[in-house]
Amino acid sequence: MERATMSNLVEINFDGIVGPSHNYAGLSLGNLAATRNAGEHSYPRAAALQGVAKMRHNMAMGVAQGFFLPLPRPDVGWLEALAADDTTEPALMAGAWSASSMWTANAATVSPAPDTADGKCHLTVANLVTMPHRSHEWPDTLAQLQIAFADTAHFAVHAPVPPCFGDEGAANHMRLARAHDAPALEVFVYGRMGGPFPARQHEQASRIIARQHGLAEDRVLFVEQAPEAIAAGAFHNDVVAVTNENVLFTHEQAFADPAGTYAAIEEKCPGAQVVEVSARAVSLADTVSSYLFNAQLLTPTDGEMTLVVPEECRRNDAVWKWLQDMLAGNGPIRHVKIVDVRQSMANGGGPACLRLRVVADPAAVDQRFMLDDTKASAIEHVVGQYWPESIAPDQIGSDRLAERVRDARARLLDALHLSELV
Ligand code: SUG
Repeated sequence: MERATMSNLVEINFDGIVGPSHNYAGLSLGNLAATRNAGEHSYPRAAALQGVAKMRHNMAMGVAQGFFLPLPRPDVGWLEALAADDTTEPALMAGAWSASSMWTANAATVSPAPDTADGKCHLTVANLVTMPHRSHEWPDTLAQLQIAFADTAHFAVHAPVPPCFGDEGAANHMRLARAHDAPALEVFVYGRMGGPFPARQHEQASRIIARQHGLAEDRVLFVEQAPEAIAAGAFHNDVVAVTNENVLFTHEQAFADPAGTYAAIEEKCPGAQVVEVSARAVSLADTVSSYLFNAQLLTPTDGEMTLVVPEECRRNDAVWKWLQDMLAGNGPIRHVKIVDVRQSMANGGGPACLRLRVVADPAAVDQRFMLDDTKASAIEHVVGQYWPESIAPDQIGSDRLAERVRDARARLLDALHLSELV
């Protein structure tokens, strides 16, 4: 079998552009920020511009940056399938309008070429079956993945795992390797039912993906997420842990068996470093409200590992102190940078939720999905002109706003030469 050339493999971060229907409907049980902000006015234009600013910030560090487009909303086909009309409960209407595809960490699980049996980068689109408003994302997400990663010499794009097993994509998946282009240990984190909130990632979904991607058994780990983390509002593992290269940055209470997890990591990925934050220093409650671990842990071109955290970390005394102490020590994470993604944060989506990491040769990707300065300006221009400035809860379902949302998205597709995505 022909193996893709591995010489130009880098980590590309694909951010979801925040869609024009971004709103706060409180649809995600167990996501404390989303529930708390239910019924607030949203600011789609500011939200999308914050997202582009984050992408620009990362590009300035020399990180390869891509993007995915907002999905068609409202999803009329979904409402029809539910036999819903104006009298149907508002949560279903809001579900058809949700801009939740912005959180591309939930778009797919990605196993890059160095990890897989056939030397291709495998992507499985996430079924997102646990939350109704997210369960209808995958067909349109799959359509984008099939275009962006159409080059079958380099990529294999898979349909979702069967819906009986909930799968939330890369938010519950981590890679550990000495470098992005080296074979990695892939760590899949799943939850068990029984707590106050849904466990969204089913163990079997993770196992299906590992088999489907052709991962070697000795380079895979299946780890249970701590039930107390889910109960505290960590509805995805990426709220309590993140990896980059050979570093795992994690809260002490992220995993059901932390010591066993670290030992298994050390055995399967010798040299891996665990940077653990104790519950004494930062409680799970502070972790969830600040999104300390929902950071982008990146290696910029200057080589020093950098943690890109949301503004909310600076406003939390315990978290901010921990970060200062960390920088004063000589651990592997050498810099902390702050981004403002408050509109997304208010729905429980931090910097890491907004991006899907794909290790690949950027030249193998459909170039229309790769960001540069000119395209960032084009996106800002369309957003500035056509994205609604604000959406009040009672506007959800209105024909007038629906028209505006469709028009705004169509203009963005046009500007990016991706009108085939209608
Ligand atoms: O699935 N919020 C998203 C946030 C996803 C964050 N992603 C990661 N952690 N990777 C969710 O809970 C809120 C939408 C609303 O309530 O209107 C929402 O879907």
